[in-house]
Amino acid sequence: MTTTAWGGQLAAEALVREGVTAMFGLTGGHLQALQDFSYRAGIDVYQVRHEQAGVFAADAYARITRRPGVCFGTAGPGMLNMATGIHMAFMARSPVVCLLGGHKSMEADRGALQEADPVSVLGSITKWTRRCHNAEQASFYIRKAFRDAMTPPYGPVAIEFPLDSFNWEPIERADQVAYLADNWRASCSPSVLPDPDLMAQVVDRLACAERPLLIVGDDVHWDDAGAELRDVAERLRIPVNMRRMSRGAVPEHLDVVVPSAIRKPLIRAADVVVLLGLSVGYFESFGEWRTGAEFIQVCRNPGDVATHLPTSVELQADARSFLRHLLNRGAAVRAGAEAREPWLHRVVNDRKVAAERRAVDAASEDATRPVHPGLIARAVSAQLPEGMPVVLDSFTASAFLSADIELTTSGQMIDAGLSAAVGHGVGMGIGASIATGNKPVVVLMGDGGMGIGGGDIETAVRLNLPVVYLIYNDSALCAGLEKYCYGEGFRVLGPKARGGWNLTQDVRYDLMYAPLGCYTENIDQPEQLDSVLARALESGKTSVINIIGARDVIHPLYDNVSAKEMFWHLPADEVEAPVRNRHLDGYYPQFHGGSAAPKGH
Ligand SMILES: Cc1ncc(C[n+]2csc(CCOP(=O)(O)OP(=O)(O)O)c2C)c(N)n1
Ligand SMILES: [Mg+2]
Repeated sequence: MTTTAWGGQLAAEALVREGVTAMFGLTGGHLQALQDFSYRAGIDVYQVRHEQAGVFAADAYARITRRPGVCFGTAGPGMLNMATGIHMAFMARSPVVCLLGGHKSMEADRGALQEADPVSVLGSITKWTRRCHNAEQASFYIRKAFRDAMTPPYGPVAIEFPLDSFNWEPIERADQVAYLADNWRASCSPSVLPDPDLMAQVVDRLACAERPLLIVGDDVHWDDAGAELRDVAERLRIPVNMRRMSRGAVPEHLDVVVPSAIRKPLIRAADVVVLLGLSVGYFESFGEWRTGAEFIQVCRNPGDVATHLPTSVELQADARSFLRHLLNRGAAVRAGAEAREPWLHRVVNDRKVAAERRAVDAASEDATRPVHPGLIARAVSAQLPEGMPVVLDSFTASAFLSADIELTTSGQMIDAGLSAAVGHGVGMGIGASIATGNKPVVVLMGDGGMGIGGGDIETAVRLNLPVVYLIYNDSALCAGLEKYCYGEGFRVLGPKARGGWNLTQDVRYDLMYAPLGCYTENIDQPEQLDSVLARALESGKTSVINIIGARDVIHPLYDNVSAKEMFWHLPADEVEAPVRNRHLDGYYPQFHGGSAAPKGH
């Protein structure tokens, strides 16, 4: 090895030392050195068609491998195209390392090419963003990025490398600062063992709980604590509700699992609720559960403690250590199991009632033409090979699939999380497939998401990835809203509505992608869904299955309070019946304490 090296070379070598074998992005001159040396260092550099797909791929890769995913983009427009993906990783707390090209330092503020300031653009959606001016700092920043991305709460970090100053000329390797190459490696996210006294208090509380409920979040996935969680649930007889990435840590068909459909009444009825590794937010109704239960909160990151909940024990621990300690001291908790049997029976019964309710809806979905998203959800749930990753994109159809699917491993279901963007599915499917060794992945897309991210199906084809893209094609950005609120042709919006946010009717995405070499089908009848996954998987190819969807289905979100602000500005006598009835029922104002104006305004 020569004593000198280019900045891009040192950065690529540092990536290799961090164990990086794959990175996703779109080329550009400002990032040429780092990109070229990454190829030469033996990293699989995957070129995508839109930088956001590179970030989505790195995010999915991180969620599956539990290691930072790496993405890259050039200066200015490249970095800006990455922003939506970076935001998703930030909201989902996914450890993603973003490598950015940068305009020349010497040209700053003089009309430089592709000049932009990632530090301010990405400042609020990364843990940190830095400009690395000197080759001497390359290895230091790369190592710091990997450590900090994996320091709880996990999340994306970004480093910009200015074209000139960073890669001006080779430097002496010995001149690198704050960096030791190989002789010391600290582990990211080391175990955090629970305090024994606090642990004893947890055991005491659980031992006498008659209606305990364990609600677990992402830490269970990141800490790979599925086996321990299942042991706790089954051996200590404590029902468990799994949120977000932890879903599937305990196989969801088991009786001890509390699915979302029955979660709220059980929280209300519980006497002790243990929150483990959960960040409480929008998806948890901000913890406003109206329960008399006492809470125990356990998390790796003390900042995740929900301070507004009545909490008897607050404990810092990683998920796996906590569960192991609970099992080791579980004799007392197990001793109380008999008193908890009626509670467990209730869980089983509530699951049964929810399934019966679902069967009633299913019957009407079966009768719907073209294809109802609930039917797609049931078909995918029934046909998905065990443990295969599934990515959710279509806004409307994903709600049905998320509710219906029974997962068997944590991290198996990958979605937009709190970012709630659409268009991520194509890139995430690519990252998920590569993370599993080019294995098959199923992605549920909407036609809207295809418009945003569909260009990267070419990437999946070019990389020969057996990703199955199922497109719920309702010819609209949420077709159901037309009938639910606006009326035929979006009448309420007046003559300029021009079809509102309907798209070209029944676009044949299958025909669009067939010339690339995809396996394709066009489905407009429910029975054509039979064995569709088997056929697509059998092809071994990137598949595009165009499913002509029913156009009057609304996302279940509109049935709950979250819809309260969306339509109440429209006059009650002009909107369609579902929304009109809500106006007339006083549905909207009642969520603002009976007044027409939101509180605090
Ligand atoms: C990037 C982004 N832009 C806009 C939105 C707002 N939005 C929410 S749902 C939706 C419609 C998406 O259409 P499609 O992907 O076809 O989903 P579906 O019609 O199946 O609900 C839009 C535009 C969003 N979530 N993300
Ligand atoms: Mg759509």
